[in-house]
Amino acid sequence: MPSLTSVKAALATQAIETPSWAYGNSGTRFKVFAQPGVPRSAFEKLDDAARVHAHTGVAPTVALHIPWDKVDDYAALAKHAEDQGLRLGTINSNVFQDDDYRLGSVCHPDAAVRRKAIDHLLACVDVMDATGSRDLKLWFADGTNYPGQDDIRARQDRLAEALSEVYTRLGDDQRLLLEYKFFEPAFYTTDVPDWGTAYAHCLKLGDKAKVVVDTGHHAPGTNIEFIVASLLRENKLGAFDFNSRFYADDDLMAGAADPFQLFRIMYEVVRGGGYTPDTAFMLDQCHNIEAKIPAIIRSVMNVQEATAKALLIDREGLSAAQTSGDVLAANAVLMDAYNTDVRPLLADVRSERGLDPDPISAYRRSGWADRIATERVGGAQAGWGA
Ligand code: AOS
Ligand code: ZN
Ligand code: ZN
Repeated sequence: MPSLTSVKAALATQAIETPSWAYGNSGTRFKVFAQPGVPRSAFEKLDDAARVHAHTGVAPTVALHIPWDKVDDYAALAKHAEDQGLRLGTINSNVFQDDDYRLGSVCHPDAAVRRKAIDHLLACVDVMDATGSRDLKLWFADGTNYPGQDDIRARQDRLAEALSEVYTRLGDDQRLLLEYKFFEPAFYTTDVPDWGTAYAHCLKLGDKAKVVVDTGHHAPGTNIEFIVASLLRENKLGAFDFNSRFYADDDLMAGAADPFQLFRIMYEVVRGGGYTPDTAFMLDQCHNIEAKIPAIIRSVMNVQEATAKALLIDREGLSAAQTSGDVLAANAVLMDAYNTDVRPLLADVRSERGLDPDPISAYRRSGWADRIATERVGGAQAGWGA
């Protein structure tokens, strides 16, 4: 059995990155329900993120999205983060919201549109230089809706060309994270639809290119933990976008729909040596109807619980059962860990770090929700509706 001290130490050093867009208003294409007190600027998003970190102790970085979080002075934004014990994290690019991108961005048939998209990605690397961010996350809405609409292979060539130009621009300590998604907004082909395509491009680019696994980006029934294990074997897992889904890319709270899947994923992370700062554990979700800050705290706690259970697995017992071919015993080892109530353990980890053992009620008692509802009028829309 793993020692409790080592499990606690591993949990105390966990780092989960929260997305700036989760703090703003969001919705579906049917309706955005505005909430009182939502941030009006990137600075205020950081103020909210600081509350999540203050209560959980494990959310020290915030992912930004350009242009939704565009500011004149990124050094000032980084300083604002630092003043509250935060750091700016992954830079998310956006080559999907302009009219020019009707037929795609870096895969667009027109070289002028591709140039515009690549220039935006290069500008995002400039932002990384200013914020001190390590990672550039690329997700492309590129694809086609109808058979014959465009040349699928030519689009892959255009993609490779764009990625290579951006990759060349990266500094020594910067990374390119390529995110795949099987459909949406394109419905016939997507240019980076799966981990195989992302992996093939990253392999060609080099060591600084890694794959992002967004848990909501697979066909129903896909074994995501197998993908995680495979990418870790190849040293190509760069990051997670955690969220939950019941149907498609639902972007619900991480660990809400299928905590068992999150546990299985975290087990492969731990098993495969991926529980290190080299893997960015990010949330990518939206809170359309629930209160945002406590929902993010809940998601962070759900990831912590899945991680605690994965760390508690009796690896030696599991290995012995696997080697002897004892199918039921092996499965029982995993289920024993999964069925452990790790909430008291995590409460201890928090108390030992001087935090309230119950982050959600600590947040509720803090009065922050009332304060921002009074002080902030005319909150910003996150810009993301799906
Ligand atoms: C899109 O479906 C994605 O999950 C992306 O990670 C996206 O870039 C992010 O939600 C915000 O831009
Ligand atoms: Zn994502
Ligand atoms: Zn998504």
